[in-house]
Amino acid sequence: MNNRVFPPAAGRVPPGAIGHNRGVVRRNYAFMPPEGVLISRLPQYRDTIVRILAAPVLGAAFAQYVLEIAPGGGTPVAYAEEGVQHFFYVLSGEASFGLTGEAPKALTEGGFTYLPPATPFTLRNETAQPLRVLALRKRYDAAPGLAMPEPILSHRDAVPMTNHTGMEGRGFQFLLPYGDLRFDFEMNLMWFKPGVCFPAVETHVMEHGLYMLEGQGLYFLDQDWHEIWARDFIWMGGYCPQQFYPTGHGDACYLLYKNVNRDIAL
Ligand code: UGY
Ligand code: MN
Repeated sequence: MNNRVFPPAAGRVPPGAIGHNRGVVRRNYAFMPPEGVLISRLPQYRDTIVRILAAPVLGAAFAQYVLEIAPGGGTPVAYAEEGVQHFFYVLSGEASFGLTGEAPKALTEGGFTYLPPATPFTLRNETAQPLRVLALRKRYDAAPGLAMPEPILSHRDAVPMTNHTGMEGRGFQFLLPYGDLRFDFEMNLMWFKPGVCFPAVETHVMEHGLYMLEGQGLYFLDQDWHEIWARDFIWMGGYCPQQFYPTGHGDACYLLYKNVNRDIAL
């Protein structure tokens, strides 16, 4: 099924929908096109459709979501969670994001926030247009001697584009301070020119939540290649062999969660 017709016209089953599914769930990865991710609602968000992408039941040690917040919707009161970090990235529309004691700030597409555990926040749509936000929750893995990170509110345009690989056509934006050991995860924008794949299949202990933002390509997972487009989601468990080969005519970009900076629990 082609996600370029997603969402389908009301009341119509698009051609190719019967028995065909790009989605795959395996022991150590899941490939999830948007059309199969059904809606949920959560008590802390009003007038908000929640599409849960990654969850422990899948094998993930974190949770990831797309929030579709209708005009006037969002958190009616401040929300905080003991022991759990939150990350939000605005996919489209404009969010009003508030931290206790501060006036709410507008976050446009590409705006993001990081919240350490137990930080009360509000996330609302105060515009007349729909708002889509990618959200992530992860239990904080405290490290002895290291303080908790502070909240971050920023925009991808304020984050430098780097490339440590020396490969022409790659680009990295580390949305959280790279190498700061207080953080136990990274959220990275990975940019690729068409045809510029990574040089080898990676197999590593860290897991990933990958949300495709722009462009298209082929994703190698474990033993198989999958066609990937904007709005597709991939969960990769530890040691899932992986490689990306961007196709099409434009740049490809995905937002990648990765757990880092902590020793292996034995
Ligand atoms: O940093 C990474 O683990 C990254 N290269 N992996 C990926 O894009 N699948
Ligand atoms: Mn990787």
